[in-house]
Amino acid sequence: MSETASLRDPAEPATGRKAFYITTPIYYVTAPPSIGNAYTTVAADMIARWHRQRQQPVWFLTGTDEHGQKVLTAAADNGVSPREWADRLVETEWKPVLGVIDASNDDFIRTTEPRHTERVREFWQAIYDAGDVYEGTYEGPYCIACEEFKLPAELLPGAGGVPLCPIHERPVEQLSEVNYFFALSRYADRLLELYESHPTFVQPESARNEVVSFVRQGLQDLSISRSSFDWGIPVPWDDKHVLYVWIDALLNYATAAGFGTDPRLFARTWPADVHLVGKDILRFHAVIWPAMLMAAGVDPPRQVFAHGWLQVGGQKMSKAKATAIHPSEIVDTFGSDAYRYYFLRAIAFGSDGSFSWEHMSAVYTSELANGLGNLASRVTSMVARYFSGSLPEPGDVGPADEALAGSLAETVAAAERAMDRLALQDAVAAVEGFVGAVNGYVTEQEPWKVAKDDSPQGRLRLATILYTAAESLRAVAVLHAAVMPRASQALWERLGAADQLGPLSEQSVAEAGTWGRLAPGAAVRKGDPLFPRLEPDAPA
Ligand code: ME8
Repeated sequence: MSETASLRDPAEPATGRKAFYITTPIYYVTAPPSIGNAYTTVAADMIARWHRQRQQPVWFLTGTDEHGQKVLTAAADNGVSPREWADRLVETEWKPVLGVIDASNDDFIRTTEPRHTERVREFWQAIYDAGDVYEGTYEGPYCIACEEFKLPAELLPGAGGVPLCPIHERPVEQLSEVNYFFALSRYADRLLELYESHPTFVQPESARNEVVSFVRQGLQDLSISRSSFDWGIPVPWDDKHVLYVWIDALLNYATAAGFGTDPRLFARTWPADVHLVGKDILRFHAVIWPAMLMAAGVDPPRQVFAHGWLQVGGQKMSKAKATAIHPSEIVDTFGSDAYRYYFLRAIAFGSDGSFSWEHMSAVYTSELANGLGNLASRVTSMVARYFSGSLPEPGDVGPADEALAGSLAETVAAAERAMDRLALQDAVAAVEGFVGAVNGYVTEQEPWKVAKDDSPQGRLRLATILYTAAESLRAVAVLHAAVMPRASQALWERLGAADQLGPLSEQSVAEAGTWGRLAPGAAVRKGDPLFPRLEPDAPA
């Protein structure tokens, strides 16, 4: 049993190695997934896979957010109950999309599951009992699309004086309800201490600065219940109210990790190492969530990382503006590996970035079809042709061969450093730079010309070049496995590495940089192109 699979085994001690625990937001089941939601999941998946490739135990969670007014409205618009609507979308859309993008999540939580709802009620009852909840009246603006109480000062002016939500640019509702409030304002100082003592708690720096200055202005208490509809978890001490959807949803990160149900799993996972979120939901995660945990005496997560917005046509993609693209639309043309590669490579993680079909096609063609794909095909076919598919023993190495081995060691170090600060694009770029160096090496060494020299020296030089290139590709398969699991697996098999070194998943990142792991004699074969050239009528 793998170390991760054993995390749920009751026979396992709670004292084993703590897993690297990473989460995505749980997505609203209002509509099918978009490439915006999939962006966070792909990024989290790369990080999860990278840590597994470091041979660390990993726990990777995603799921769906199913309560609240927004889901209730979507269900009503479709003429079904919210429960039916959530079931339908989860089964036909939200779970299947994980297969489409090759997400390797260990768990999927739905906020309507009893393992969640029961723990949420206990959690809030305890905070209520401790005196951090009181009854009051909420009067003010509310954005249903954000499911967020807004401050009048942050709204945009709309036509006819109707204030608009600054994120959705849609009219806000004016609420006036008797609600329960969580005394969030009491936690401002402790939150500021947390940001001070754990400078990487909120990342990147721009997100951290925003959160710190927001909390420094002082916090208002938070309305935590709604009484004008009933699609939610009933407030444990007053069933005329349901809990506000966000304070139910945030708890998924703990309830799914065994909080209150599976102490072993919780001990092995909590605190979460990274909550990945879009910057639209940063404050919920970096302010409200740690304050909730402080109130309950539970450790806060280690980091909240807010990435930027994916834009289409220069604007944040939005379902309302019909600019939302389903991941399958892109995967059907380019495949899941190229999909993942593009979003991780082309957008600086933490900044806004644009998707366009033209750019996607250009990156695919230059870096995957003509880059890695062509290199793999050249090297494997030359080993097949000149050495009958058996990796030759290299002769004496020269400066060009040594330079490549040195560059590999630097690539691994650079990728590791980039991953530690979640600069995902830098990690991918480091590996892509190495692929470029290997391609350049093969082009300069011209093995097809050396092959014409039948002398023993000529054969030995050809063997050295092809060994060097194949050994470089062995490392690329390991280093790209977190980004392009399918192509990496195919490459691993074609190099004969699986027979010699065991499964790709068991290769550690650190060892990937050690030169000479692939032994002469490996059975190399050329397969189908890793990245077929695009059909002329592909979207461009
Ligand atoms: O906010 N660019 O769910 P949600 C980048 N249920 N990321 C995007 C994006 C875009 N254009 N569009 C969506 C919710 N995302 C809550 C979360 S967590 C306890 C509850 C991603 O369905 C990004 O991660 O509106 C964003 O934060 C999330 O989807 C919002 O998903």
